[in-house]
Amino acid sequence: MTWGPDYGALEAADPQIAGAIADELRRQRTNLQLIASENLTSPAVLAAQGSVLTNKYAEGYPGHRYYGGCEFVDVAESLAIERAKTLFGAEHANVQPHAGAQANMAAYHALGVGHGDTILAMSLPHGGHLTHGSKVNFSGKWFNVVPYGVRRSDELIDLDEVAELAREHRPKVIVAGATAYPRTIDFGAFASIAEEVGASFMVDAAHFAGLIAGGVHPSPVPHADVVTFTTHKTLRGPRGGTILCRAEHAKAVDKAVFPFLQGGPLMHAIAAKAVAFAEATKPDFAEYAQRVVDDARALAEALTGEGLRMVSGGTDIHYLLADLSDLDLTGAEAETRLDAAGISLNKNAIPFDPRPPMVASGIRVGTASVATQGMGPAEMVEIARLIGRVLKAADEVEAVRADVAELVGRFPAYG
Ligand code: DSN
Repeated sequence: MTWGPDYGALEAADPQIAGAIADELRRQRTNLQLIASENLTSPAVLAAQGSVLTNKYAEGYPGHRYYGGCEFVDVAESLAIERAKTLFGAEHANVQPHAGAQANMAAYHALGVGHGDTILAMSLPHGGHLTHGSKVNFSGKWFNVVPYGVRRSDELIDLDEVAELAREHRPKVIVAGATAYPRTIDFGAFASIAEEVGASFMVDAAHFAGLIAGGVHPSPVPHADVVTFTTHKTLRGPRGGTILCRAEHAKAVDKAVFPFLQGGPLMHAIAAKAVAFAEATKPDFAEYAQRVVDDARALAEALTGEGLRMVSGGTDIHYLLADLSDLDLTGAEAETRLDAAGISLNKNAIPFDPRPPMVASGIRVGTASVATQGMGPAEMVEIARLIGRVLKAADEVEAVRADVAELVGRFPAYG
């Protein structure tokens, strides 16, 4: 009997699923992965994620479970909690959220936001997340959402607008964090506004958690009541969520995750989070985080040279947002054409975008995966040229596909 993933057994039992996994591995090995929210986890993380811990029910928290036989999963969860606290300097951590959306839902609940209560958060068309108040999400359906955005002039968050809206609407919670805002956020300024109006301050750090851990991005932890994040983006762990908070919110956060929102925690995912948190404390992770932001800056500069306009003029983090208007292409057209050339990224709305989100005028381009593969600023110049060739001439797709394979072949994912 094997203890871990046995792909031979999977192939024999279910060739269709084995085939889909093999095809996806091949895609990850041969394409350029530039989706800002994706990364390539280590074999150690994959091993924990694919382990027998998936078999164990463990409702509750370490030392206080509703099931017997939890002594070993307690070790895994306690390590994950302590490592998360140490990594981010937090007073309390809850590592059970299945995903970022659950982490945010639990955070709102823990901070006392109920039906009809007001939250102030970044609008989706300006870079906010679905769970920050989109009309199609629980947050937009249940809460009274007051959105803030970026200035038209420089495409930066308008903190004067945030303060005015906070004074006028007196939100219960102010949310900072985004999925398509390529600049650092002034967490101290947000915290002051929240304090002035008596709001709680919550930061959704999903995108830049790994950059915080690697010491190349300001930390919101000293400023915020609650910080949520996903573990699979720049942090390079398994798919999942985590909540950090001040000690005063610890009980409310834990109760909000279980039993309010979730049942049994995914113990295999929690073990894999613990592995990722430990990896992120190592010096080579700090080097990695620095490479991620260096790459993003180099890519932004080189793409500007290819005729793409950088929203906000550039980037401070792991992705850039490019406006394609000058190339007379939509984001959807660019995504499709680049995909055909083996370059995976996503179309993205830009601030004040006249097009609907499924068409969009921009693309979001991230460096977390290519930096994991070891690519540096020199390769970003190559990537920008490849993107430029495809966007300027549809008949270049086949030739670029071959050049993508050559570039990726020099930096193989998973050996
Ligand atoms: N969907 C993720 C992203 O791509 O940014 C956020 O949850």
